[in-house]
Amino acid sequence: MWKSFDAYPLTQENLSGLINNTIPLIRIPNFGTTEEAEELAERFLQFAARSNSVKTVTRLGISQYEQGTVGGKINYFRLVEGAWSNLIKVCETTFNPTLKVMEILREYFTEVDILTEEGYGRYFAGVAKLRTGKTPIHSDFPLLGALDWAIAEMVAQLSWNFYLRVPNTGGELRIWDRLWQEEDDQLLVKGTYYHDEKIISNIPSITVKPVLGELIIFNSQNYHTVLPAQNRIAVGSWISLMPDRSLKLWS
Ligand SMILES: O=C(O)CCC(=O)C(=O)O
Ligand SMILES: [Fe+2]
Repeated sequence: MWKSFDAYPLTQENLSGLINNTIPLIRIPNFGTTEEAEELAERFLQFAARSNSVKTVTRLGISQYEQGTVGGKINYFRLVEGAWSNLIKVCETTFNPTLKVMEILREYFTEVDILTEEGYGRYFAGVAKLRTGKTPIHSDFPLLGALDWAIAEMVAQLSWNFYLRVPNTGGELRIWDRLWQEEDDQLLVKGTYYHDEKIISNIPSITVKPVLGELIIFNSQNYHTVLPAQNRIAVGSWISLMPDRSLKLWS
């Protein structure tokens, strides 16, 4: 349970607060400049258009859920290196947000790295998403859907997002003070990763409007959504706390 419904700055104590779920989120203003965010958004879009993948949520990069849980482990790892080289190309005129997040976290944790899977190699980390419309209520803590993946060992999962385009209306991030528990999956909408809205009825929440160029970190095991928006762009990945207290990034 959160001790207050406020946003917190990045400190050692507040990172522990996210992991222990005593605070709702950390905001880091000016993680990138407005110019850098705009440039990255522009390059992501050029790339997404080239890959001909513009739909409700356009992704640049791969995710363990879509290409892995749905598509299969071999499929996911086959696509990892290509996804990294696309991300590096998109970032070459600005900076690589995944690497910058890792640099920042190294001030607080001795081991911060990209997650690897035995026998397969490293994961990808840093999916850019162009959102238009509604995002269903969900929790990102995929233990049950990933029992034979390295992520199944994690003890907590955080999410970071760097905001590259924020529409004037809508696009707020809303997080409920309720961590996913195994029995919640009775309310999972069949064949999807999201839950019936009943899961958060009477649960208090925090709503924040992301600011261009900022980084937000939250505990993604809490139910959350993005309020309807047109052309909202963010890039992010997961940060898993592993049993040896290392942090491992993956998408
Ligand atoms: O873009 C955001 O603000 C959050 C998106 C989301 O669902 C997540 O990071 O897990
Ligand atoms: Fe999410």
